[in-house]
Amino acid sequence: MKEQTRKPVETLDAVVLGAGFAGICMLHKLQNDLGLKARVFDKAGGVGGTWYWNRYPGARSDTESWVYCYSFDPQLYRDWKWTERYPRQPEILAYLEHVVDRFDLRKNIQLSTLVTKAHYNEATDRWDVETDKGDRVSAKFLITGLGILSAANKPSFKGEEIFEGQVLHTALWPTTPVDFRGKRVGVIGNGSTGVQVMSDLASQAGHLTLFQRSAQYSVPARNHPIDPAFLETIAGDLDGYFDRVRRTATVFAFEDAKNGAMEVSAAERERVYEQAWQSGGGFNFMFGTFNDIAVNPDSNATASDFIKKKIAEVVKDPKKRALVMPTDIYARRPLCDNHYYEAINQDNVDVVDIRKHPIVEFTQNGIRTEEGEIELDIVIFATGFDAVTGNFVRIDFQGRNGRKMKDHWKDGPRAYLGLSAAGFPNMFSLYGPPGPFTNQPPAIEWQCEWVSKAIRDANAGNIASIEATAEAEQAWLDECIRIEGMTLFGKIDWWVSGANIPGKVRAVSFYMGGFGEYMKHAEACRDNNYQGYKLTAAKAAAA
Ligand code: FAD
Ligand code: NA7
Repeated sequence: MKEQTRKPVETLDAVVLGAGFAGICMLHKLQNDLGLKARVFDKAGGVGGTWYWNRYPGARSDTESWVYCYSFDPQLYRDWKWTERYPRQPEILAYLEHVVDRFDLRKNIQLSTLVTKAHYNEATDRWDVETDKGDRVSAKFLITGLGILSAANKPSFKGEEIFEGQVLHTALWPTTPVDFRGKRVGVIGNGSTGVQVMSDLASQAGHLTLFQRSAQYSVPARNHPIDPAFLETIAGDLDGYFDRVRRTATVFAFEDAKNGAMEVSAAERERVYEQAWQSGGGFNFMFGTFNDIAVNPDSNATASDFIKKKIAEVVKDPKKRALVMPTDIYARRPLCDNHYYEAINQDNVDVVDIRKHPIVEFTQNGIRTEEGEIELDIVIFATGFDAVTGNFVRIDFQGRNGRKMKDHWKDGPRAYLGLSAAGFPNMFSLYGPPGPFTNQPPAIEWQCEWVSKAIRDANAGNIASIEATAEAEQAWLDECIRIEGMTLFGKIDWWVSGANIPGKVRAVSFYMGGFGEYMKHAEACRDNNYQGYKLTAAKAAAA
């Protein structure tokens, strides 16, 4: 950047990176609760984070709307009427826009601005932050809300530049509508996103081809409209309801299962699985039926056998059935869908096995796999994200002694409580790694409250810097590794371990001990004068 485009340094109390669920909530706390001077920067052209970027057909939350939201204001909860069990992207985006306007936050959100650099200045105990628009800010606190599923993963294929059709990525979707009617559409990837795209486009596209590498386990979502009276009941006891939700392992709207799958008879297992299949929801199926599906291989096999049996009942064509039948264990983020397997059944839908017959190249007219060429008008990459650390390593973060975050995290992310990396004082990462693995908004909101209290305490106590110790950081990482080792999640190659990105280091990125336990750790830290952090008092002003 040319020197003359740099703006004069502005002094703020806090800078927040990202205007999604995390950044918006944090700004509300800083601006309206603490009365501090704060600014949010986001590279996006609008607020909303995930829900600004992911506008693809079928995009929606697979968490129930009544817990996929904030709980800090009962009147907000009463006034916003979710219409469906699983809200669509436009509805979530509208909700976040509403929150921003309702709490007068827009004046402190700067959009279309990429944060490029954030260096801790040891002389001032402040962060020096720079953007691609020439902004220069000095702020005591730096808070990230960068999202763990935000940096799009777009693999490149030979010949893409000669393809004459349209290429789209689900996480970089255009703001103008795309017309799929009568078109030959190819979808690469069948994670949570690809499954949503396929389910939605099967009734729009002329012909739809799924380029599938690994078959998935998906259970029905059973979406339905919501009775406003139901939301009113929750609003009547909002704190109590959300406290109960947060004390569950995954912060969803169901209770944690109490029994292991092998503790009951085969008939009882069948009954429990069938009930969950009928009531819908992916997390519900994995965590609300039995408490050891993600832990015990035998229990896991009973759940996967049940889902496979259901897939076989729905998918009629034997060739397609074999292609979409999962072969590995049931240990990815659990999916749910709106008639995905019914969509696969349709005559205008094909599945291509690109594990067996990989994509060789794009051609002028489509995609050539080892089996031959498939002509396409539109190709959609539903290939996910450089998850968890993707946005962190794209920013030049520098802590004490010139330590780069990229180097600090070269063997995987490390940060006490997922909030604070050692050597990066006065920096907090909302839903940062290694942190909780949950339905996110209520967890994010709880962390915002925790961070806001830490900032209030630091300011009230004349503390210049609050910094996680290397010992606390290591002990936390050890605990995350210990717990993940007891689960089956580390046994699968997927974004949680970094295995979806070629060359990325495999790491433990989450605390899989459940949010209830997570809160106990974070509360104990705070109640013991921020045990695990080093607090440094501000130097006395010169006489
Ligand atoms: P994000 O919403 O990801 O926001 C991060 C922001 O940081 C982005 O706007 C980005 O532009 C900005 N940013 C990044 N780098 C920079 C930079 N250098 N400078 C400036 N700005 C920057 N979670 C659930 O719990 N339940 C669900 O059902 C669910 N469904 C999902 C469906 C999809 C399609 C996707 C992609 C994710 C889903 N998630 C779901 C996860 C979702 O990301 C979170 O629920 C939540 O929206 C995260 O909010 P956030 O504020 O932490 O991050
Ligand atoms: P996911 O779950 O990472 O899924 C990505 C999909 O793309 C998955 O099917 C991958 O196959 C496939 N993929 C990735 N790279 C390639 C290449 N190079 N070639 C072919 N296929 C590829 O991302 P989603 O967006 O669906 O979901 C991520 C989270 O966001 C989800 O949990 C929700 O919370 C929202 P693979 O399975 O690796 O064989």
